[in-house]
Amino acid sequence: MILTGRTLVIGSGGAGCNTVSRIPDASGIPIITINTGTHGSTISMADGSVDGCRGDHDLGWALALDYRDEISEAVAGYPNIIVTAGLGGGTGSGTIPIVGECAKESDAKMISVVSIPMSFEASRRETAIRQMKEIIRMSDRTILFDIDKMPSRGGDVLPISAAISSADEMMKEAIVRIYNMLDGPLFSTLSEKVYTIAYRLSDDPVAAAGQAMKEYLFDADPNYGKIIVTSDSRINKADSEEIYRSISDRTGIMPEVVSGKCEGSHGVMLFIPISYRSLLS
Ligand SMILES: Nc1nc2c(ncn2[C@@H]2O[C@H](COP(=O)(O)OP(=O)(O)OP(=O)(O)O)[C@@H](O)[C@H]2O)c(=O)[nH]1
Ligand SMILES: [Mg+2]
Repeated sequence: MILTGRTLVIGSGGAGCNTVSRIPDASGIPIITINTGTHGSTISMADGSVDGCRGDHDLGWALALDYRDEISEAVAGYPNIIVTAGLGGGTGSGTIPIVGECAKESDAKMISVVSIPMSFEASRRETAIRQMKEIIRMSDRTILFDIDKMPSRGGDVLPISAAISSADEMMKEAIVRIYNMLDGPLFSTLSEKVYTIAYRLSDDPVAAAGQAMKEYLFDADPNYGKIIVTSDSRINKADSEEIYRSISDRTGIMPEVVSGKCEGSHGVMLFIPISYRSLLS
């Protein structure tokens, strides 16, 4: 299979594969999947002999090392790699460091979009936080999504399955937006190293940005850099100024508003720069 484009999206492990499966074929985004066992992935590590790494990060890493040639061949020729996984497991978090090495060898930039497990998965969450540090270090940009901080809807705590599918949806949205922004000056727009995301869909972009802001998942701090507001549809000048004003009044942070091109309802995603140390407290 020959994939064309400047950016390759890689979904690794169960969570990563589920996230990328939400990207429509019609988007034309080149996608490959990596998993352990027989899952119909582009790269099936240890095909047929084991089913998953059962949370063993070292095993995921060792398998990815065995499949390094396949991974290296898949990333070759792409100047940008977006890799997504749920941290805390074996396959997804184990493969990212090898994807990172392969990306570096081909002078590609790597953007990692990863989730941190919920606190009921206590030992996985601890593992994930350790893995996260390595991933931040080796990635050009990291988008962290803490499933534990998934906002509740209407005051109710979200059921676990709903929190996970919302996490998939948000990570998919982040990937598509980053993919589209890579056509422009992504690295100077997302100028910080680590971001989290908040997302709202509404006919009114000002309302969507306001709601997403209220639900932002980590503390925003002016010291960490500016908040980027992206919309998949066009935002007019008056709305853009209103969004700018409401976010800067609320947070003291001057946002940058990146308008989409098409008409229609507004899915507004905020990229909020964070100190990942806030996760440790
Ligand atoms: N976004 C998302 N996260 C998930 C999903 N399933 C599990 N998770 C989260 O992702 C973490 C890693 O789980 P998996 O993706 O299943 O792990 P894996 O990378 O396949 O690793 P192994 O199964 O151990 O080989 C879990 O601890 C959950 O927090 C999913 O379908 N979507
Ligand atoms: Mg798995």
